[in-house]
Amino acid sequence: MRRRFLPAVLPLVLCVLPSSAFAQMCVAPSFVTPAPTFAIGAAPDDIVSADFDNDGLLDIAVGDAGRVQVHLGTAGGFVFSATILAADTTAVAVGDINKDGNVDVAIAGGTSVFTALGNGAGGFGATTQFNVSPAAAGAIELVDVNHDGNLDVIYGNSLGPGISVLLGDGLGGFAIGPAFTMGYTSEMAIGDLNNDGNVDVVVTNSGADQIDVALGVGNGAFVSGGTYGTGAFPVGLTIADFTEDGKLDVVTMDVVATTMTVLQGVGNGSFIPLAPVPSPDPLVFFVAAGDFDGDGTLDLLDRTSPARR
Ligand SMILES: [Ca+2]
Ligand SMILES: [Ca+2]
Ligand SMILES: [Ca+2]
Ligand SMILES: [Ca+2]
Repeated sequence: MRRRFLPAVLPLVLCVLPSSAFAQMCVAPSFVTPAPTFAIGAAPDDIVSADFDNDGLLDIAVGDAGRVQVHLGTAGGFVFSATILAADTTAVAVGDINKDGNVDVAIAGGTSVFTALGNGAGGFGATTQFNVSPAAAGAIELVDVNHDGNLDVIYGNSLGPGISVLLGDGLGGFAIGPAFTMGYTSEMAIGDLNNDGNVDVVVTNSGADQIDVALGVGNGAFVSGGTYGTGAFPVGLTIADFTEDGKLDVVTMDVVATTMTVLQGVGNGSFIPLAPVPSPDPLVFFVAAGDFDGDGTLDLLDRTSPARR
C-alpha cells in the first residue's frame, strides 16, 4: 500500500548546520528557511534513518503509537513504504541484526523489545517480541557491545534508573545481558566517547537537567562516565563530531528551557558543556544527526513533540 503525504501536521524540520561553522552555531545558529516539512504520523515517538531499500538514499523509520512507519527517501522527500506493528512504541533502532546485508529494526515498546527483519526492498517480516519485564524499555540502540560480530540491543529504562543489554546471536535471537544503573532515561545515544574501541552510552536524565554517561568495558557491561548539566529538561540528544576534531560531541534538546545544549567532547569520555543556545523550534523534543541532503555537511533532523511525551 502506498499513500500520499498530506500537508504537514506534525512537521519534520530539516535544519542545515555546516559543521565548519560550529562556533557560529553556538552564538547565532543559522538554519535554512523555510524548512521542508513532511507529515509522518499521528503521534510520533522516535525517528531513525537508514537505507532500507538499498538504493543509496537515506530512509526513515518513525515510531508512531504502537507501530513503526517506514518512509523511503526520494530526491524530493519521502514516500510511505511499510508499517511494523509493535505495542506501545517508544523508540526505534536500526541495524543488520541477522547479517544478511539488509537493515533491520529493533523497537522499545512497554515491557518488550521487538524486532523486525528487513527484506532489502523497504519491507519487513513478522515482528518478534522479547519480554524484558519488569523493566520498561524507553530508548533503544543496536550495536555490538561485546565484539563478537553480532549486533546487541541496549535499552534504557524509562520507569527505573538504568540501561540493560540483550546479547544478539547474529541470527535474530537475543539473550539477557548485563544491566547498569544510571539515571532515568528519556533518550539515549551511543558512540565511542573515549576512543578505547568499546561502545559508550549517553542518556538524557530529564528530571535532573543533565546527561548521564556510561562507558563500555567491552563485554556488555558499563562503568560510570559521570554526569553533565544541560538546559532545563533535556529530552532528545544526538552524538556526532560537530567540531570535526575527531572527538564525539553531544547535542541535547532542552524542552523546558527551549534551548539546545552542545557538550563538547574531550576525547577521553568527558565533556565541556557549552552555553545553551535557543532551540530552532521551541516544540522540538527529538533530534538526529546525519548528512540528509548529501552535501557533505552534518544536518540535524528534528521533530516536534507529540502531546503524550
Ligand atoms: Ca533508501
Ligand atoms: Ca538484516
Ligand atoms: Ca555482540
Ligand atoms: Ca568507549
